[in-house]
Amino acid sequence: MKKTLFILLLSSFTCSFAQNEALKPYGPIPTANQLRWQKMEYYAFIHYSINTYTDMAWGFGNEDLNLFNPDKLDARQWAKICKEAGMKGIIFTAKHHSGFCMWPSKYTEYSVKNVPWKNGKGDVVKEMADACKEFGLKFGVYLSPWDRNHPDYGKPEYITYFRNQLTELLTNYGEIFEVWFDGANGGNGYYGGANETRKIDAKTYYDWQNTYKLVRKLQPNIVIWNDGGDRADLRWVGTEAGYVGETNWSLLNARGDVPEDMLRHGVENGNAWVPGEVNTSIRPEWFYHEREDRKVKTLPQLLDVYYHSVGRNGTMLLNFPIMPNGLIHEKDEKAIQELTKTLKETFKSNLAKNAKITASTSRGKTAQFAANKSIDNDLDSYWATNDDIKTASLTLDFGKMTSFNRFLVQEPIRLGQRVKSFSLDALVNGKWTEIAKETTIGYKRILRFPTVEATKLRLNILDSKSCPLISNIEVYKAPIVLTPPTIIRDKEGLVSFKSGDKESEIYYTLDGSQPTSRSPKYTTPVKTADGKVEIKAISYNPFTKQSSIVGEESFDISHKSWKIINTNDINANQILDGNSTTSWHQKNGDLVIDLGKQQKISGFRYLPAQNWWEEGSIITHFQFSTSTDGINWKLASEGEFSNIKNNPFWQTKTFEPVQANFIKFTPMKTVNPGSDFGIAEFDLITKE
Ligand code: FUL
Repeated sequence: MKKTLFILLLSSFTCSFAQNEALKPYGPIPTANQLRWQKMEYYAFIHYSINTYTDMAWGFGNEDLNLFNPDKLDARQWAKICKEAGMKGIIFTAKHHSGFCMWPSKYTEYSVKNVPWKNGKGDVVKEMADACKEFGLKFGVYLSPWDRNHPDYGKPEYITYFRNQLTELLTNYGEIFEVWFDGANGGNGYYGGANETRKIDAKTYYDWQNTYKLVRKLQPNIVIWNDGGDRADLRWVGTEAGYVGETNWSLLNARGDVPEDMLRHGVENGNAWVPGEVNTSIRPEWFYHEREDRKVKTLPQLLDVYYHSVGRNGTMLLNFPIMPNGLIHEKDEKAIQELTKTLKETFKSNLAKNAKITASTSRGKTAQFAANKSIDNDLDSYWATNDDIKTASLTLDFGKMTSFNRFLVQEPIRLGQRVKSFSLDALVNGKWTEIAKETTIGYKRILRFPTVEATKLRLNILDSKSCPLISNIEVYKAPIVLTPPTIIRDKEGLVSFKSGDKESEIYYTLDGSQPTSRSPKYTTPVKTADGKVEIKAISYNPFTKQSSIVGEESFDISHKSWKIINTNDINANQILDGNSTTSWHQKNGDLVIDLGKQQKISGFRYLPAQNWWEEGSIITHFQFSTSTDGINWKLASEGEFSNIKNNPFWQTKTFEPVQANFIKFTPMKTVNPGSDFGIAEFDLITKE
């Protein structure tokens, strides 16, 4: 009797002792601040400053203070939109490159204290900080190191000024979760009236180490973002397009240059923990420009940003520009609402929750590291293997046929990022089939794949730096996103369709009739007649039998027989490829096209180059001539594309029909005088 009791006591003692086994971290690990930040996953940027009123990407530093007088400024609207989108915080441009301060800084006159808004008594930083507090959001500040207004920029005195401002921001506005030091540094500017170019050495000028000390002293819980100078807590991912690499290590080397490839993927054996933050704007540019009202990211684009940031071991920092009236545009609000709705539906019901899970091997004999720790809804507990193991698997048994198309997996990164490669198999009709083969996991990895119907799902860790640890697995069936397909006709007359969700089917018609699921189904590019064609298409969900609204496009005669004859530049054909994201630029000269046969022409259409950095190349004035022999030309139309700068989309000009074998489009002026001419697409309007 006594002996049994003793054994019982002993075994419960060894059990509880074993349960407390603390695994050793492997390699660099996050600080408590980095860990807290990583868990935020998804938060906002807000760009608003004096250059909002001059339609500029970067203020020069001499913008008139009288311009700042919004009549509807409402930081609560910004915070409400972000909160409802499920975001966890907002980083606000307290000072952008123009040097204009959105708070009444004691150290400069170039601030809200000298503007008409609220008679100089306003403080946008405070309104933002208060709104974040009210809506339960964390607050961060963007303080541009480059200051195109300050007379001392480039001299040692400016560093004191910069630190004084930093002290104001990090002292007077409550807890700050992140500070952003942008990498654009030095160049031309106003500089207190000097109007000159000032160059600085970004590596030495700012004496970052001492600035970091000040920041951490004032805000012990902060994370520092810096892509220009010394390495800080977070890294830029090398692009503002909204993605980080599929392979994404949260590591870099503490010293040495960081080329783009390292920013994109991290460094597998790096000696410092520097995770990536994916920053992008909901529109092409960071500040508000009316001309971009039609360029707000679509739902499929926003979903891509989410899966390519949060889904790839990064965080998502999405920017909203503020309009001159002081509000976020309703199109941006609608776009983020659609994203929120889709993400909510996607991650509503975790199919791993009720599955049975087993491991090929687990650490020790206790429950502490058992397979089910990866589905227990507790990020602190995890499945682990013995130290010498680098390859192992976890199998989820759903107990019945289950369909899914998303897989989410997490490592407990407080013990280091370990997994180097993994794959996913599904048991389909009694056979294991590989559905994905990937590299890193990190804090969170989400995979998207076509819907699979299976009874079991197996995660294979194929290689790991040290014994693999998995803290969480989730499985979902995301609804298919139904957006109208985009329709493109290339130079050869082949039509292709693209839907917002690879899983949806596409049905189309070529005669202008309404497409249904009984219309032809799109598989490969479709040959169309050389003449005019009206195409309609829907995206279709074969499971729910729902369709998107109809996408439609009308094309004039095909470009098959057309030849651009006054250039050898092969890029010229991009203006006839139906793809609006590619463009052709030329310094001078006309666009001359041999149409291959005579056509009756009654107009033309011009689409300017679409990227914001190509804006200067938009053609504002033109001449259009025709010819039957390519020698003698007759002017058919000339003039201006009114408002094209603000509305850089298809421009149509019509005229009395003329017979022509050749056409000549002569650009006369561009938005930026002297800039080259940019054309994304060019087309003709013909009469039968
Ligand atoms: C860039 C800046 O130059 C842009 O204006 C913007 O603030 C973006 C977030 O960072 O480098």
